[in-house]
Amino acid sequence: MKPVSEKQVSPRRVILLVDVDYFFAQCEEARNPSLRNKPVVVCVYSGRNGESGVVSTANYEARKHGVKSGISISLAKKRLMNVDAVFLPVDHEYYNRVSDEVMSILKKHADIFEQAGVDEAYLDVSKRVKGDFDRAVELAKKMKEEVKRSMGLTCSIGIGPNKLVAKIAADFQKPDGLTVVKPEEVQGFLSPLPVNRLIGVGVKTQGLMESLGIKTIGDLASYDVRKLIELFGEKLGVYFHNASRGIDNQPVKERGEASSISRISTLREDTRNLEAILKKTSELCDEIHAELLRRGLRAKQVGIIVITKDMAVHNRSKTLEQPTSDPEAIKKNVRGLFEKFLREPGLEARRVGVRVSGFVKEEGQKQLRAFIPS
Ligand code: TTP
Ligand code: MG
Repeated sequence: MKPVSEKQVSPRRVILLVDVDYFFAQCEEARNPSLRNKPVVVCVYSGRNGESGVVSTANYEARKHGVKSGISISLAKKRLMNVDAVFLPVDHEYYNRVSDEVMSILKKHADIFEQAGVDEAYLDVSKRVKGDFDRAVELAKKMKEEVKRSMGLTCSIGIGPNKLVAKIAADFQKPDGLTVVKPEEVQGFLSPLPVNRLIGVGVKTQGLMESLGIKTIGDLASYDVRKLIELFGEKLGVYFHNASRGIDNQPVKERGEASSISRISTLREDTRNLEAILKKTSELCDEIHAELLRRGLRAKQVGIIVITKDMAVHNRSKTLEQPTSDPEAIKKNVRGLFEKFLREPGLEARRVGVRVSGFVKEEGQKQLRAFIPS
């Protein structure tokens, strides 16, 4: 008999959900620290007059006054009437760039990575922590520190044996939370929570469940599954039954190929010294090279990203004659772009990054791979 290889023994699942706290408002605080400690309200103005529109999100200072996503701007203004509050319009371009950076930090720590929204992602870390929840806690702390250090943002992380539990755990303690729910703790954790914590239980369903005496997830777990099917249909009834017991087998799934790969890092000090910058970007180029190899891609465009002290983001890029995955070719182009960039006076880099895009498949490698048993 063949010996059982390590590969065949899969560790128990350990899933993380990372969600950035009050994301749009925290992005605003990150680029303008004088906003911290004040209520900050990020608004989608409808343009008709200064007051019409809705609140996109608000920081926790504003939430103390009852201001939250979805309420009207005029109501938010009323609630913050006697307070020194700041109202800002949404700046999606900026939030998307911050999101890309946060995601690239998180991704490094996952076996399987799934971005689930602009500020949240699921990470399957089962293999790297060998199914050990204590190790996962250490990993989560490290990730929180890294996001804080390089982006100035706090996030909340939930750890559980599946996506459903991880998601509820992440919401359990916010902001800057870390909640771990081990497999044996799942039922005890879920039972006292209100049913609307489960995805799919909206206001209407919650009302209906309440009329049946189901208030908590625990109530739902002990409710007869046949009755749930009668009331909600086969699919939803079974889902509610399983979800209330913390059962969820959905895999963490990588989303389709990203259209670019980027790596960004903070310099030791703000600088315009070319060699100091290239020393840092050289490491980033090596990481990008590894990622290109992993995905079997070559890139046609090479770009640099420079974030200056005021958090302004500068991008420069170049199209190559031949697509490449060669680290030396990437480094050479990065050097050229920085030489040119630094001719512009006055700009001091705080963070620097490298981005490659315009991918083509590495055909040779793909064919070769087909012969290597996986
Ligand atoms: P969420 O993660 O739901 O909310 P949040 O990050 O603002 O707050 P927290 O996680 O601390 O509870 O949403 C992420 C971003 O999506 C949010 O910052 C703004 C945007 N958003 C809206 O524009 N409208 C909405 O109704 C919601 C819920 C979010
Ligand atoms: Mg969030």
